[in-house]
Amino acid sequence: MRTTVGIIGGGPAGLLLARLLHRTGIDCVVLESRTRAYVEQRQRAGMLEQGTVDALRECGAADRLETEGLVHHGIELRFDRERHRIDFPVLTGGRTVTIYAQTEIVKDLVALQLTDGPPLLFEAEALAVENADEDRQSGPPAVRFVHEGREQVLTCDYVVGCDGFHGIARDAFPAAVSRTYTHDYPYSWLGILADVPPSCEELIYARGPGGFALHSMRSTSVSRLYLQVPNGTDTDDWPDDRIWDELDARFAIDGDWRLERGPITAKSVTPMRSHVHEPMRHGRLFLAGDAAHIVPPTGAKGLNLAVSDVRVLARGFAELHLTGSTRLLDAYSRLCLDRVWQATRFSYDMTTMLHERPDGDTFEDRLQLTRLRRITASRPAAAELAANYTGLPLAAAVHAPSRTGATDRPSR
Ligand code: RFL
Ligand code: PHB
Repeated sequence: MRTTVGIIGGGPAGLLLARLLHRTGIDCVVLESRTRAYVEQRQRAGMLEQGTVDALRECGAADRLETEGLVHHGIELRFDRERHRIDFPVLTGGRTVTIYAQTEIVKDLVALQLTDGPPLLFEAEALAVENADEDRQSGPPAVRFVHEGREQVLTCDYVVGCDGFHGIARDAFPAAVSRTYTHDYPYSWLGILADVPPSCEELIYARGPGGFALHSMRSTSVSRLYLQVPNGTDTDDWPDDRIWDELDARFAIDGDWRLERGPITAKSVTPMRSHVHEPMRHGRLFLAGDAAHIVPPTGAKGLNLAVSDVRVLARGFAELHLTGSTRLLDAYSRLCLDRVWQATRFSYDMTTMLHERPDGDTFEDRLQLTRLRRITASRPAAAELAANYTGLPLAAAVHAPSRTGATDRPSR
């Protein structure tokens, strides 16, 4: 098999990149190790920045999102038994976010790709990326993969690893040119899906007795809720009543509000971790999305970062295709990492401000409340949260040809 861009991974990053390339007339092949049903049902993100919605619209994948997505104009912060609204349009000059599940984005992109798109192979597991070095002495870049019980080779001009945190593309970066930065947080999230209308119109981020809780939603009839739990928690220790009681306690306020209960249809535990791999390009191999970086979900940034990576990459490939210039592809890693580190910082700030520390440090505890009070008392502090939550703009260099000829210098 031969193609221009070989994409490993059929999650949101890989599928969206394929769609954007297809629309510019660049051929590609997507290899996905799991089945279609598996990737379409994996419960994950729900909050989309405006830029993510725009990218889906740009490639014709937003029809259902336009009708079923819920546009939100703010979030609520809860602490000290009080509620405080952060109004996005007022604080950001009109920005909003959209609630639309990642499962639905994946379904929409898979359906488009299978009817009118480049090849998407399910149950095609990539084993290794070969010849990614720019000198290409040993031949063109290639992905070795297994499909229908046979080992095969996909030869490409470029390879993009969109294969998530546990993928194999990162392994092809020589240790001498790579650096990873990681941080493990001392708590996890227990997430549930429940067949009950949300008890709120906007997302609630709460810091209550026992720690953090988040009330999100999937639709007007399905709620998505999360609870801070200790690392290593087993969902078997959390029967439904215990979960609802704990949520009730953490969301409690002085005033009128009630958490509606309903049948829980899914439960899972997610550890909180930050990870950044630098650089995001080596020779003819690029990393995008969770393959290059992950953040704890408190800032709702993971999927949005994956989408902004592939927007930059797709524009870089389009520029190469149309003008022969590698200017944007050469700047890819630097442009994305600027944004990745901003999101990593924001996610860290949100996470450490809202979660109870397991060591019971009372000094830290007071500082957390002080940070929350500052955000709710100061317009500039609230505006800073709103600007980050709704999404920082893509670097100007992505939109306009550079006069200085930006190049990529791996940051070490
Ligand atoms: P994915 O989604 O992990 O997809 C990677 C794909 O690659 C495949 N793969 C391979 N294919 C072929 N060969 C191999 N060797 C392969 N190895 C792996 C995998 O099967 C998979 O299909 O990465 P991608 O595309 O970069 O997308 C990233 C997002 O999924 C992730 O960042 C978000 O879900 C994070 N996230 C959130 N992000 C947001 O922007 N807003 C949110 O509200 C939000 N909430 C969340 C989240 C993540 C969560 N969890 C479970 C980690 C809430 C949670 C609880
Ligand atoms: C979700 O709806 O799953 C969600 C929303 C916001 C977050 C994290 C997860 O910060």
